[in-house]
Amino acid sequence: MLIRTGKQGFEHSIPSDITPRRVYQQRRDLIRLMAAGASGAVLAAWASRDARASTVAPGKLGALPGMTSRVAGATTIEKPTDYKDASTYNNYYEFGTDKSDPARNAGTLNTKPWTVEVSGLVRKPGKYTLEDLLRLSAQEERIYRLRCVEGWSMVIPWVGYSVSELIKRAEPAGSAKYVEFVTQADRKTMPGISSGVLSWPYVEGLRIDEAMHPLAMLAFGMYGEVLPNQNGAPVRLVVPWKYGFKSGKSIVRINFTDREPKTAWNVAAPQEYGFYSNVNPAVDHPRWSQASERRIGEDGLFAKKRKTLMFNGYEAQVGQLYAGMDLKKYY
Ligand SMILES: Nc1nc2c(c(=O)[nH]1)N[C@H]1C(S)=C(S)[C@@H](COP(=O)(O)O)O[C@H]1N2
Ligand SMILES: [Mo]
Repeated sequence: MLIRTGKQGFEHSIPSDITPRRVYQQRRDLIRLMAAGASGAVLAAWASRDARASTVAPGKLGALPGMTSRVAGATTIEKPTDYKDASTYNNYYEFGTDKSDPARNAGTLNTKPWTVEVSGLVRKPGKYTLEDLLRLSAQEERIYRLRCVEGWSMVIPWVGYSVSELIKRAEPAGSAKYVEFVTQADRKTMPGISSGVLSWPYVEGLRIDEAMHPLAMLAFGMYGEVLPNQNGAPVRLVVPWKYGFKSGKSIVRINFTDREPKTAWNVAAPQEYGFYSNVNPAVDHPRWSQASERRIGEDGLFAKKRKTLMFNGYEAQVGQLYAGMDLKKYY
């Protein structure tokens, strides 16, 4: 069932109302152009964009037609969160623990040059420059909900492709059961690293079949532009059916292992943050309920919160990954 809301004609959706063909209204995407083989000059101009410009507003990079999603269920029919909210209300502890800290402090993040190392139990380990990664597969825009364990959510049009594209190229060995995502940890440019809130680098992980799921995304942009530093430039993970902290920002290494990775939040507070961390309204955080959420920019502080959906609304797509598992035990 679709319910029309507001002048913009966006529709609110119930969990099954997700469609592969819905496209964000403004189809700006420089990254897609580059993937299609843009000139070195365009690439250089893009790479040298300063962090500050991207915190103001999107829309400086020109419009491109015809972006569609190939992935069934990849796109949520909901009004995207305002760019300003999505780029100023962030969690990126390397730049401070306040929601406003990353937008203020992440200008120092040095994203150029950038390489991502693929290592561990794979037949084809290697180092990819950011440009290699951008050319590896076609970029798509996908509108995903992101639900933070703290109880708020956003709807963000991400630009990138499925992590599986990269994983397939690495040719994981049969013994590889997990994928570990290691993120940047540079004391000189990241003021939060001198604090002891977490152990650095920030590490996240997925079971390999979770990482291979087409919804799991390697994102290079949002709202049709490159990622602002505070959102995880130049490349991050987006795993829409899990709590936001599983979506590591500014990834530098993707490592294949036979053991469950030790992830940053699980190490910091194992009784609160399990390895799976699937969005699950039926499993409370030990200190608060996970049954509802507040949509940033839409639900005021005193508004009734909206119900959180199982697997953040992606149950039809990912539910079978957890068939037979006790999700209270594997939280
Ligand atoms: N490297 C790194 N990645 C991170 C975090 C972090 O502190 N450091 N915070 C996580 C959390 S808790 C959330 S909710 C999301 C927030 O992503 P956003 O700021 O783009 O909305 O990023 C995740 N990725
Ligand atoms: Mo989060």
